Amino acid sequence: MSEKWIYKIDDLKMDNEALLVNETIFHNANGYIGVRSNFEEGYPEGYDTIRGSYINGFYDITEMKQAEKLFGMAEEKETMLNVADGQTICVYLDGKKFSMFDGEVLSSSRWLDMQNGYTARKVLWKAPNGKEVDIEIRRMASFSHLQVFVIDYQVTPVNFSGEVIIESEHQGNVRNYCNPNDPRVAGESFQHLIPDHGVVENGASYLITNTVSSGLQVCTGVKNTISAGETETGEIVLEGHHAVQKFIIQAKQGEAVRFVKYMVFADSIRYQDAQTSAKDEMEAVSSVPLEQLYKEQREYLDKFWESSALEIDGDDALCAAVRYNAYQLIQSVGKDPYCDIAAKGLSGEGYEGHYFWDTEMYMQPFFTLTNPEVSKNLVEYRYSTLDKARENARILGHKKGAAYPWRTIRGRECSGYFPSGSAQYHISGDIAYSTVAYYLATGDLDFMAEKGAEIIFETARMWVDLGCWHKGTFQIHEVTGPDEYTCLVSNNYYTNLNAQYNLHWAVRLYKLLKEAGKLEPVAERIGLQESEIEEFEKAEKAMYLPYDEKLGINPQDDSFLNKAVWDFENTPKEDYPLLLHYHPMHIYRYQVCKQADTVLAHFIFEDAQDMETIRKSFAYYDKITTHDSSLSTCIYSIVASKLGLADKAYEYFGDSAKLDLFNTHQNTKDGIHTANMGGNYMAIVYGFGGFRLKESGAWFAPALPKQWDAYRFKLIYLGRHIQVVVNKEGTTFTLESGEPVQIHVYGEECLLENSLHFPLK
Ligand code: IFM
Repeated sequence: MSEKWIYKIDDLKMDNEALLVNETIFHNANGYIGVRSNFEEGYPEGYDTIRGSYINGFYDITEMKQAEKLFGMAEEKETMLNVADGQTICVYLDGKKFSMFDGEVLSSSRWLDMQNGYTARKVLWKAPNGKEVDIEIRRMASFSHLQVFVIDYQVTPVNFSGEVIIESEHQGNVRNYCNPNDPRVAGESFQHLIPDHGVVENGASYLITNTVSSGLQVCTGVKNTISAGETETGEIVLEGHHAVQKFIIQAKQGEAVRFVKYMVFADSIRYQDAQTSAKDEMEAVSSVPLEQLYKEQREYLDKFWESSALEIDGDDALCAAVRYNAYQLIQSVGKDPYCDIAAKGLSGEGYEGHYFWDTEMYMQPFFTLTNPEVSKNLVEYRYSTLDKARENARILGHKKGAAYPWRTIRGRECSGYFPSGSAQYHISGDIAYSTVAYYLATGDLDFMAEKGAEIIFETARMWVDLGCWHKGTFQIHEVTGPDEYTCLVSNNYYTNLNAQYNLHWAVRLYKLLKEAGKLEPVAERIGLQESEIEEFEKAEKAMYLPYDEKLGINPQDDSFLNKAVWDFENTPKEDYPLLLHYHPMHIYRYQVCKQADTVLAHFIFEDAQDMETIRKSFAYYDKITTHDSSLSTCIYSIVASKLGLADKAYEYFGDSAKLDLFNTHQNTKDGIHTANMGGNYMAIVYGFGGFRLKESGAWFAPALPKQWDAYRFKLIYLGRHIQVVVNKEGTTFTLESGEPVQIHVYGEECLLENSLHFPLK
């Protein structure tokens, strides 16, 4: 790690594990496309590599084998596709191919520049015949031209003048990665894309492929350009679904040969004619100087960092890690309503490109507070799949409402294992929760009338249908909460609160929209009756929330505390994560949590309990949580902050900040952990900053970790741009733009006009 905008590694390790992890860490994405950071020249035989380029939301449908055909079980799933490989560029000196595994690597480094938006690799290489070249490769997924990926490849002869050959390939015959032994990636390899045809036009190759089952098409285009004195440019040779072009250059000692490879992607979900779109985009980008694309990239990121600045003084390495996490969020988030944020972003094939609750509860808060338009788009995406959620609810046996699928791309349920999949009903409440959060942060009632409220009414209907009345309380049975080591239970505390909040907001929005004269269209569209609102209110008020008098804590569910506690003392270190070493049913029989569940409820729905209960609950669950899920430590950090457990909060925060950069979960090769990255942002803003967004307004209770000199963040609240600086003297809130606004600081309501200062508490 070096300066604050750069994440850099020197003296690259060539062991297979490090290579795979770096393919992920240095991937390039822009929310539409993602390209793993594979070596252009490839790897020697026997090396495992995940060579992939992906389009957010572009999928095929594949069979999900269910050994026992129980009614309603998903028998098909959507899977994100590796669409084509345009990364290959090979450099030859006297017939000898440049390779990091051959000749001598005199120096090497890789870095990500988060201000300028590109990754780079620099190598000083000595060929076996003694010729030396300096190679610097920059790669960028453009934020201003979402369809475009560029490789800017420069070769400089160091100690000779003479022939350098460059060969560039465009490969359409690609497959997805698979690992039959890991439930977190696809189990089998399957050819999802069938070559349709290829064309060469205006110095570019275009490969058009069709998916096997989803009826979609993708066109990728590649155009190579070179700036060097004397060059013999070969024709593009297109054979089958593979194109290659060769350049013979008479290079001069000390003079860089600059080879620029443009790759464009167009899919038939977004573009009526994928081929025409790819060609148009190729013409548009390759006809302007590359410097223009770099400039636009910088402008985009300047704006992004301006609104989402997150800085820490006193720990540069941690500051860079936190910035890295925020950068991955903007790389991963979909920028149109056809997609969302996959659990691995666009960096790898883990979880097959599926979208989970990770978006709403871990990543969307970052966008809601710093980039509300992006947050709105995420709600739009869920709205676009609302019909599918209605269908899913019927499959699950609900007469009314919508139940969002646990994991999906276009809206169908893609979870094959329902106990820790479809049974996680809380995802519907999570989507309602983040829709409300968007409203609370923006006050955008029009959008709620148009789309948001429909999500909230339909999910509320589902809760009423799912729950049942027992001795005057409203209860929810046979669901799984966030903790995937405890499945199919009654009255999961988090789920019940989350349903209650959903019901509360259905009632609230009904009234708000009615008062504003905006209710009719949505009520008519879904046939919403006043009597249903009464039902929502009744269920909300009577929601059963488990509480254990003896321990003074909220049990995770009705039976949780009756189980034996997992034998942590005799569980060897190598048995973690437990899910890879123990049968699920064995795990389910014990008190052991994979991730924050009740503790998450104490953060999200903190007003449901007093501090004493939260303190006891935290202490209890802290001892029995393995954090085998990457969605856990960030939440423990936030609740530890709330409880004033500064050291614990900092320790958990550190674990979350470094998760991918240090590969602490051992599976970063399959992609980044985007939810953890969003959670890491929350651990600062909601944890140390004590921020909460509630119906009653914006609340802050900042603390300064003793390891830091200061930290700063910005947020947009009801259209106001607010900067928060916390240092040893206290906290300063500055209204950077917009009308004065009420905020709450340490429980006190105050008007932020210009700036406000509070000593630390
Ligand atoms: O959504 C999560 C879940 O909470 C834990 N298992 C992994 C999923 C995807 O990140």
